[in-house]
Amino acid sequence: MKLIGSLTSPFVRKVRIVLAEKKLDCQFELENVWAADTVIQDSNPLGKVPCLMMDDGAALFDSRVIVEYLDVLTPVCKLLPASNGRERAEIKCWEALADGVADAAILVRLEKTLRPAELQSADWVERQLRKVRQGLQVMSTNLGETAFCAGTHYSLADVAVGCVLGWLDFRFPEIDWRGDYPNLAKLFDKLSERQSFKDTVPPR
Ligand code: GSF
Repeated sequence: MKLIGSLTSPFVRKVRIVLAEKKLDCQFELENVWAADTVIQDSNPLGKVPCLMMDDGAALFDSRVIVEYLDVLTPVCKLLPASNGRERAEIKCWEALADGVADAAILVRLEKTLRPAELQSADWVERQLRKVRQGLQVMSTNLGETAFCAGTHYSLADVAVGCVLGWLDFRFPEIDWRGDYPNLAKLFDKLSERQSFKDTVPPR
């Protein structure tokens, strides 16, 4: 397998953490999807990373599909329950929430970095930031004072939440999620002690 990605994407980091937790070997190929000469479309028609290239040449995307596939490849560190019931749905909903916060924040960043100032929409930015704020609030409320996001064990929910919180630190240092939500800060600090998180911190 070969993972095509970047060192800064929270979605790529989620896949890299799952690969590490499950002790899966995988090539890692850096691709700048914003470069004029990017070839990402040859693998992912959506033009996005992460994209997992299988040994037979097939491509898997997006990050949720990739991590769900990886989780069944080894019995090491199961991050999703095998049963297709409520528990699994809740973990995947946590992932959807975390990824959705990242999606909204990325839209803000793209609005501010790719569009000329006179074309930027303040209403659009505020609409996206509201999703970020609401998403963080719900993460904090749903986490409460429990050790992990879903149930009593480390799961894909924690991986996804950890990736978006780390990415906000990296790209939106002005969002004080630690001050607003000490329980999220406590979870993040615990997750950051894991080797899989240490090895995938976005480069400053
Ligand atoms: C989102 C991937 C994504 O937006 C997933 O894999 O979960 N739902 C997908 N990737 C960004 C890079 S980053 O900001 O994370 C990407 O490839 N953007 C390029 C583009 O053309 O939007």
